[in-house]
Amino acid sequence: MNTSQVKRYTITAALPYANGSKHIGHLAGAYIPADVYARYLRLNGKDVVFVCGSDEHGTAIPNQAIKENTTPQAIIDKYHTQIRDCFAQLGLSFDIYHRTSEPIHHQTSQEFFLNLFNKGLLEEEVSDQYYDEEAKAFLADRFIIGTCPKCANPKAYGDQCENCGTSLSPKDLINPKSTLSGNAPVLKSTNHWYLPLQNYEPWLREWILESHKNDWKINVYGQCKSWIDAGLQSRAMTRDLDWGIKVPLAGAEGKVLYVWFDAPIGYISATRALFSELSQGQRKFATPQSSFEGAKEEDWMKYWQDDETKLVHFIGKDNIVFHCIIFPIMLHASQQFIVPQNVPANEFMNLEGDKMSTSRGWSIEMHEYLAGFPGKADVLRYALLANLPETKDSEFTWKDFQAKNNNELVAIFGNFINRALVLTQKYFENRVPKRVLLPEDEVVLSAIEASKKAISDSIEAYRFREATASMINLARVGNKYLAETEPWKLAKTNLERVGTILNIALQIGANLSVLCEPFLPYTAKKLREMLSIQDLKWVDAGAVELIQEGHLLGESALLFEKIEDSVIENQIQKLMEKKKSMELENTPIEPSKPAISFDDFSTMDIRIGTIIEAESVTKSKKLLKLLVDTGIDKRTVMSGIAEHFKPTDLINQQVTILVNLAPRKIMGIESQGMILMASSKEGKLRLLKPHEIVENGSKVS
Ligand code: B3M
Ligand code: ZN
Repeated sequence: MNTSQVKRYTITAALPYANGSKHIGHLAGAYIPADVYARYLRLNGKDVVFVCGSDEHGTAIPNQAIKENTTPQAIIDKYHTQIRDCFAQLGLSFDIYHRTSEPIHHQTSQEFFLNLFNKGLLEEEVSDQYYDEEAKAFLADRFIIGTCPKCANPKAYGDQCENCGTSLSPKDLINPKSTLSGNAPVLKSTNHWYLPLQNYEPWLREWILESHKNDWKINVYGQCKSWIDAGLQSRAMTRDLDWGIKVPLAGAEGKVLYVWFDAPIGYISATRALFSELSQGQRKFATPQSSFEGAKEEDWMKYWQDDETKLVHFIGKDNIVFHCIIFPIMLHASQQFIVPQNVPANEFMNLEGDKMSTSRGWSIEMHEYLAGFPGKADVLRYALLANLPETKDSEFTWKDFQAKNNNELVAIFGNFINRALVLTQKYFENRVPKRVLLPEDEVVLSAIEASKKAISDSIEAYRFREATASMINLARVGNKYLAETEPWKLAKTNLERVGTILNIALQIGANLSVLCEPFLPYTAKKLREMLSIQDLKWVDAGAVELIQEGHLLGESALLFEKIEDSVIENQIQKLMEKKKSMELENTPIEPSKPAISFDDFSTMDIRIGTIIEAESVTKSKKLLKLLVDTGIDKRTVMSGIAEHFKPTDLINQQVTILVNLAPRKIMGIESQGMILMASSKEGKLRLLKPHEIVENGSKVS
């Protein structure tokens, strides 16, 4: 299919697992580029369906339920809602944000499976698989962890190592352990249905390695090539689990579809659901789009079955094999569906010099950003777009985020628009002034068409970072033009020339309101309100007279606000604290010491006493000198707790004391016993005292 044959577009963004919050690295990987692409095509009047939704199956969901001590259903409800709402606030313009737990998805996936089964394309096979005898469950995918054979990460999952990205199978793991019971698994035989990927190798070679050699990104193409060259194998499309979509075959009780079988079909079911809702006039989470008018339920088929539809999957690099090899094989084998035209997968975005990871606390989650920067979705979009990991991993830093906002959005884009509007208000009663063009003005005006072309070319080649740079560059041209012509000075001597300059600035501003929309949708809207112009289309852009002389402008306001150093420092500190607290959470409790006999224990004489005096010890940061009424006597105890307690806090506190510890001299003072303390993982000390006052000398046993 060449471009002229493209009648419509189906754009998908990876379905996030509804097992936790998603971070800005996910946004940079798939969602923001997908949204720019979809918005751009819609502005061009193209027929577009842009779908996404929550991936609610697989072992990741029940695993999280165990961690949060709740049910899988509660987990998907909680995170589906959170992710959907964050996406909406970030301006992601999905026509539908669906869920794979919806009945229509179960039905679509089962039909898909049955179609392959009935064509004889699935092979049933019996094999030995890991089984947890205590939990009485087979250990698929993320129910099993162990050491990664590639990078030695001790917490690699049975399907993938999140540290090095290698795709694994449970038997690859060294020292495998069940996540359900923590026990080592045994092997037990079970039957499953396999898709023989190797049968499609000739087709894949032709389709990817030949046909898409020049239009797929090098990183994507390279990964596909190495998979194909390494030799494809049969892959199980079913699992022994109780959470998921039931395998629609007799005798398959207790078996569900593999999550990577059903999840990509989620794109199809989301499209089905969209058209079902549209045809019934109850569209949810959809963007206004004229091509949907009068939509019929069966229209979803056009977006998945018609050769003139261009299907594009936006994903992060860890999902390449599923979207370029396995799902396309499923689509091709079904003989019912089209295959993707492109899969412009991104690499990863790191954070402040380290890999982003929710579980290690080294991440900025979407909801955290939105809470910290309300109304600033476009700032994040811009900072991510300007730094997308398109060809290699990139890096987000808070300082760079601040610089992108202050030095580019505020100082270039915002400043330019503000000057143009304020001066027009001041000298021309807020109406677009008349112009008499000089040759240098023509040069500036020619930047509009050139920018439009550059942005279009880059977006169509999936180079969103470059497209963003071309967009901000047009604002830079306008800003520079005003800085050089200085209309605020000229006003005293040549108001007519000022009129021309502002007219040109306003033309650039109006063009920017369309050209920035794919990247900065909220800004585009605000800018159009300030210019008092209607929604424009991409074809309108490029015009050197987009708003007419005499047009009355709206009220001006600041497009962007400066972000102060203190706000950024605060975010950096928050990140450090989150990492620290996750480290603590991930540190295991110290294991127990070897067993002792009761007799050993009973040699210790532990009593309750009261501290009656406490003072610091000169030349020691750590020691306090305490006088304790033990009930037996009043004695001095030297205790290394000065960094945890002030002497005054201790007076009259009851404490637990080991009274028969042999006396020893500490800093020249004899210490007679030891105060017992509880020390937590982070090393904080707390007194051990009875829950109500008891008499001194009471025994602890
Ligand atoms: N849920 C994995 C991920 O979130 C998976 C993507 C599914 S796309 C069909 O990275
Ligand atoms: Zn690894």
